[in-house]
Amino acid sequence: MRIVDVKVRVFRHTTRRHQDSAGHGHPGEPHKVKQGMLSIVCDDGSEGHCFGAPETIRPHLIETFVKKVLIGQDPFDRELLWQELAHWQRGSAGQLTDRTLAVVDTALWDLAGRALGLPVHKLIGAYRDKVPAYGSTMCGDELEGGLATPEDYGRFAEKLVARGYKGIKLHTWMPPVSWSPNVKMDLKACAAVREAVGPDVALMIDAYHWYSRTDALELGRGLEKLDFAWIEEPLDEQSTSSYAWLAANLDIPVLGPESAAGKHYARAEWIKAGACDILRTGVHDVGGITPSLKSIHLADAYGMNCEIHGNGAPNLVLAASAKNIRWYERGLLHPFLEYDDGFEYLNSLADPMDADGFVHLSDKPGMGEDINFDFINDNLVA
Ligand code: LLH
Ligand code: MG
Repeated sequence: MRIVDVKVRVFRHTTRRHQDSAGHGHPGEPHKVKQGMLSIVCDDGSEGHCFGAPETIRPHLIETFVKKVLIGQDPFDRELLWQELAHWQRGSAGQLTDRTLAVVDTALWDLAGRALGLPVHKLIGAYRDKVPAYGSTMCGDELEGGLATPEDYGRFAEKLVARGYKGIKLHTWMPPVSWSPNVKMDLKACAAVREAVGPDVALMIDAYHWYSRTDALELGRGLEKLDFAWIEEPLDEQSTSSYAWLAANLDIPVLGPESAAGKHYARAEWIKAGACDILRTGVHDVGGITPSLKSIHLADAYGMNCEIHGNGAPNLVLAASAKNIRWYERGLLHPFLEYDDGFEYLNSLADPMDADGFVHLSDKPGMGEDINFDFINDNLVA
């Protein structure tokens, strides 16, 4: 089997999610946004697909780098193809990013699963078929009745527990919220949520990502009193030393890195530096399923858990793939949005959750997404 084409479709769909001036998602009126889908096509008609932001799979990148590496190759040589793309990154002068690698690598896994008639978590070698989800809130806002006050977080947490979630992660207030960031308000929101849900629900925080060391320490010490399960990205992740300092000074587990560059190589350095207690990876953060698996197994070798960043089928597949992963991140959630409504371009939810808070893996071949090709083809951007 040989790869004969790499195609990109860009289409419009309707969403109620809007991005603020710093890139954080919030609810709003329905509007149209663009989405991309990359498809890898083989000479026997096999195809694999992955969704991605249109800019990460724009024609220049596909023609200049991706096709040069993929066309004529065996799609089952994922490691070779990933290494070739990763080496092209240097010569691309920064144009070819880990985001593009992630979409290509995930489409190759999807293709392999579809060609073999296997869900990708079974192809990897699954550890589980259902994963407990934590409800991951949107960042705080200034919307009345939204996520504007600690009490709003408390009320929303009660609803999430009633829906079945056994864990909740707060994204608290970040600029452009007028008065943020503010450690004391973060702690008030966390206290309100603990008060609302009681001692048995796992709670985590992902606060402002650029606190100073002393602010992050104050936040962490407050969270220890509230029995939080981890503190995530309170500092700029480019400073591994700052995370090592924080982890040495706190009892609460420090989780990371999520957004730091460097794929699994950077994660090895974080472990060596003692900069985290729980490792982090995500399909779109490190360049795909292939380097995420390396990160997860690296953590396993050091007796550490590795939690997966972000929702969607590829991250769910990862969450089912190893013992040292505790959760699937389901969200981002907000009182004004119904997450279970899903997306127009999928015929069914990629991450259906039962009343006990477990998200079930699909038994469909490939990544498990039930793609609505008719919707995509009817809504193509010229
Ligand atoms: O800052 C944000 O908007 C969130 O932190 C977002 O990036 C979210 O995806 C995340 O970090 N989840 O863990
Ligand atoms: Mg995060």
